[in-house]
Amino acid sequence: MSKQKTPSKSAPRDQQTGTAGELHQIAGGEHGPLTTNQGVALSDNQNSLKSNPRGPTLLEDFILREKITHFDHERIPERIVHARATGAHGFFELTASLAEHTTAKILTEVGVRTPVFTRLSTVAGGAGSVDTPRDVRGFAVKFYTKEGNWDLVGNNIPVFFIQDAIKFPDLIHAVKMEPDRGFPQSATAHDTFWDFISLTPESMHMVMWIMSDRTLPRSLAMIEGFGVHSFRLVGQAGQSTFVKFHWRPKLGLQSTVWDEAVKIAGADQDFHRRDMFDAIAAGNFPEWEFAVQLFTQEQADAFPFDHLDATKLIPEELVPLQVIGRMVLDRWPDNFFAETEQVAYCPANIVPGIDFSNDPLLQGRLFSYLDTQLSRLGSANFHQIPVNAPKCPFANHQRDGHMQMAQPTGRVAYEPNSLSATSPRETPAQGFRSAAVAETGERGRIRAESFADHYSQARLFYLSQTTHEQAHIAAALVFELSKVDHPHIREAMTGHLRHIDEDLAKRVASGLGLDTLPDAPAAAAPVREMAPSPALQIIGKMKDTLEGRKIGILIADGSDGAAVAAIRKAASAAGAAVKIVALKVGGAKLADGKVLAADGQLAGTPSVLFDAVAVILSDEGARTLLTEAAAVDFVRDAFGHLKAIAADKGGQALLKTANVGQDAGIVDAGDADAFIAAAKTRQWEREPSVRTLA
Ligand code: HDD
Repeated sequence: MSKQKTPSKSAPRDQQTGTAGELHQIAGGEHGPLTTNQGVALSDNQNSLKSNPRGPTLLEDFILREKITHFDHERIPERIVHARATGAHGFFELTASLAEHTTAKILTEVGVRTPVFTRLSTVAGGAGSVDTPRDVRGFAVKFYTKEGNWDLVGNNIPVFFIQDAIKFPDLIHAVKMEPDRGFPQSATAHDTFWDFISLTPESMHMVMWIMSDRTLPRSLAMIEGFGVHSFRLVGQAGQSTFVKFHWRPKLGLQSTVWDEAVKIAGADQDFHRRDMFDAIAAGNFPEWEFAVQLFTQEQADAFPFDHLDATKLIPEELVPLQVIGRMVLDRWPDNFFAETEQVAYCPANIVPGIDFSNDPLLQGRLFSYLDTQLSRLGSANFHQIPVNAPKCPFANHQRDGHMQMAQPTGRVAYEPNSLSATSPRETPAQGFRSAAVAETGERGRIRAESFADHYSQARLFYLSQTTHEQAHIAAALVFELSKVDHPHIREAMTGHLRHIDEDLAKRVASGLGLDTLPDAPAAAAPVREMAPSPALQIIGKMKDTLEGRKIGILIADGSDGAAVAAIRKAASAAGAAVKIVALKVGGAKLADGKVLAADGQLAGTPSVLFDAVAVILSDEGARTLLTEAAAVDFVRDAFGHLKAIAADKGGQALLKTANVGQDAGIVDAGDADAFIAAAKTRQWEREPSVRTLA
């Protein structure tokens, strides 16, 4: 019997060969030999070694065993939270110096570009979960500064659920899939989450944020980022100033609506990852402004809340933001596992000139991250993995351990020593120093009185929203609590809402079908009125641009090519990416007989993948699509998701079949300018005509 062999047409370009601890990539072009990890070239990568052509495989086959063993160990423990993520390289550039407040070079050297690796994540779902659940987004940035790595490990929401790190395991156990049944994946809409929340009044401010559309971002390039905690900047004279860090997206803030997010999850599980991959590939690099809020101890003492409490934000109206830099993500990782998976952030990674505050949530985090990396990456040497290693020189006397990649020379591995003139020493002048802060008071497991107000900022957030956003918050609460089986949990939550806003509580009670409004629980501190902060809205922060957005044009045989071209031209000029959608990916034959290839087949390219759509159809094309559910859904969903729709006569026929009404967002396909203007926003006024919100 002849040996079955399937020669591989293209041998791996990026095959690695090992030499003395260094890994070399073989450049493209010449194919190097495929080898074992010991460097032995393989003659056959298609067949295992057998005693005869139809006989058992031999244990002696070291090539098979090595390959399968390595494969069996390819997975490492995923992150207990923030397992699902998108990461990219880029740079941070300082535009205004904070030299008055800090010695940190990253915050004082204007114009210098510092490399970064940024990882944007969901929280609750596993590594293989979808990109678009209702969830907080993690916003973690590793700055490879000249003075060591600085990790700013934040979220797209400026506050957190809990005030003390000791509650974190309970919070996460409550939100994760329920342990007896193993579902729901990546969702807060279930009993254990809302049970914990309803018994944790300090989470009410965060609840307002997560029930807002902030947790349904349109793109990762359209989220804000927050360092959450107060940190300290430490100046030349040792003086310290409190600081909160903020990221502001260049493309503005934008979210999807809930029904859209749910449908995106089916249409493209990797919606956000693909969006960033495409953006970077096209040279449309995601960019954020970096801003700080600076304040003194005296100012902090006068705030009507405690800035050390991570469930509180400092309204911009109280302490304005100063923009001091920008971050651009301009390079997709070479390898997802090596970089996005193995990157290890830690809030304890700071550099001289920056220090921690006493926020008890931050203090717990300072322990947790290093600990988790040891279990996740399996070795105390994880800092040697390229994505984690500082890009400045680093040297100490730490030695050995699993997966040690360094080969230190010499007999000295301690300090002080008199045997080596070159071994690293402490450097009092430029080395890291903690801010000199006097601490007083009694030791104990005590929650400060100043942490007692759980509702005022929740109320501030809710009352700062537009009416559309308030309706979305109410509807989200009704949706989530309707998934809760236990009536007492629904009632307890509705009771809390009464402290936030009586009208909100009534809307939610009505949406849940509660006969009477439940009593509000006793509040630990009176609810204060605060001036609304429009900076907390999403709608107010949408930018008048189509950059980073996508327009879909639905065509069929007989479509008017000139109309398609005009819309494509106007949308491209406005910065949007334009995709043609047709029944077949091969495209459609236009009225002039030319074939226009499609970017997406209709069945796999629903309108949820676009920010606005155009429907350009001949009478014949319209007739064909009237009986295609995917075409009817295409326009019905675009309408339901409050998007602009441009339609010609044939397009209008499809709209009619889909029962799509006429409003300011439905424009004539011949008026490209009107379409572009409408596409830059959502048609909020349409919403009451397409769904009942709470
Ligand atoms: Fe955390 C990961 C953000 C509270 C313990 N956290 C993690 C990541 C982000 C945050 C963005 C993912 C980093 C990455 O991309 O690899 N976490 C936050 C924020 C918090 C917060 C903004 C509150 C302000 N976290 C928090 C507490 C604890 C943890 C209180 C524990 C006491 N977080 C972890 C962790 C993770 C983590 C278990 C999982 C994977 C990892 O660290 O690297 O240690």
